[in-house]
Amino acid sequence: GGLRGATVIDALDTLYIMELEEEFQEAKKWVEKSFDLNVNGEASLFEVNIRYIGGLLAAYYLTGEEVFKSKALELGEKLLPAFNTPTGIPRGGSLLSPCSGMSWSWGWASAGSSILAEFGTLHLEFLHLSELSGNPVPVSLSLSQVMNIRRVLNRVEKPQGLYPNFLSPVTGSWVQHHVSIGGLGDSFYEYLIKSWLMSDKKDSEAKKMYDDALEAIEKHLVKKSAGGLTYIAEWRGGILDHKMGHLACFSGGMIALGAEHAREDRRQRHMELAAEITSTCHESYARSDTRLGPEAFRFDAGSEAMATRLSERYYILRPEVVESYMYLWRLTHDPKYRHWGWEVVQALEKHCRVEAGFSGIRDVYSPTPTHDNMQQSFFLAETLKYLYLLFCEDDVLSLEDWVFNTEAHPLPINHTDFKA
Ligand code: DMJ
Repeated sequence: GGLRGATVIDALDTLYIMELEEEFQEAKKWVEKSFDLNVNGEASLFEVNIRYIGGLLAAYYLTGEEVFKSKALELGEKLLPAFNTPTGIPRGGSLLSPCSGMSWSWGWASAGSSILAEFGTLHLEFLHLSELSGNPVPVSLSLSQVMNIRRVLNRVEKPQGLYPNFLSPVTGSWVQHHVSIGGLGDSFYEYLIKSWLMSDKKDSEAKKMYDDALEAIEKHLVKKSAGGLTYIAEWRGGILDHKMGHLACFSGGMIALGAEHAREDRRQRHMELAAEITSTCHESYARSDTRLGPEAFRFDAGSEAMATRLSERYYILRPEVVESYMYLWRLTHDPKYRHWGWEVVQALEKHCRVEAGFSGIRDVYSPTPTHDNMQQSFFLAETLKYLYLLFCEDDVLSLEDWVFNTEAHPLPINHTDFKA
């Protein structure tokens, strides 16, 4: 996808935890010798943060190898120009040119608006960068920029408590009222609850924002289909779109993780909600010929948990459904999550494995789907890692000690005795 070395860096921690020593050493050598930040070309702030910085940080924390830490810190500094907007919120699709230190934006990405999931998915990595830099300038400067983003979001008025996906980086107000827990919104919510967990439950501002957002989502977006399937709809200026994107399926895992630490009166309700959403996402897989789920599925015109548009029938090796299976398994130990995970393993083997790796498919409803000739870097970073963790003992990257960033890169929870 134009991001040089993304697959190598995204896969570092997966190789390490799977004990693929030879491949890990090869990848490490590539980072040392060939990952040249000055020729890396153009990449968006979001992509650099979750893939490169997240991947390098996780590799550093797992192995203690200094090279990963220094590359992550170097990249952190290079991201600073993206925050130079009137509100301090980066523009959507912000591009970074490592050579000139300039930042600008692709017009098509969001017509000059900032995207919630992009500017809201920086906190976990920058907290660690700032701690590791041990130097208040300049990386910790960017942490204060990231905290400023949260302040702007906290202050701005939210329609019915919901966060729309597009914000003006100039005025700091919403550009249009499209709310989605899937694409464009997703990881913003995820980073609120994970910021709180990563701070060893000290970041109470993040927890409150998460609780309030989830309450609004429950009240306005959570629906039940005629056939009894629970789903999270999208919201366009007050009108519900009864569609759930594959991306939104991460929310089963997120809500379960939050439920684990929720107040008594919410714990059971949220755990049930998480299990129901995960089951709906499983249905979207079970109702296809390939047993893999479509990019989006709908609950209208007599359709339930199935894509109704040709353009939504593809599967690009996405992780969100197995991500939720992993969290639900670890938090409930209900064996159905391992059964469902195994169905995915078999379907990937049958329909996506090709000579050189794994490929996305164009139509999950075709018994003999054609390939899209692309292995996304998140397949190694997320899909395979979550499947592996689903079948491991719980103490491999325990949820007590690690939070996974939105690209499944594990970052340590800041227990006071962590270093010990
Ligand atoms: C990943 O790159 C990240 O999880 C992102 O936040 C949204 N989902 C994709 C993979 O589907």
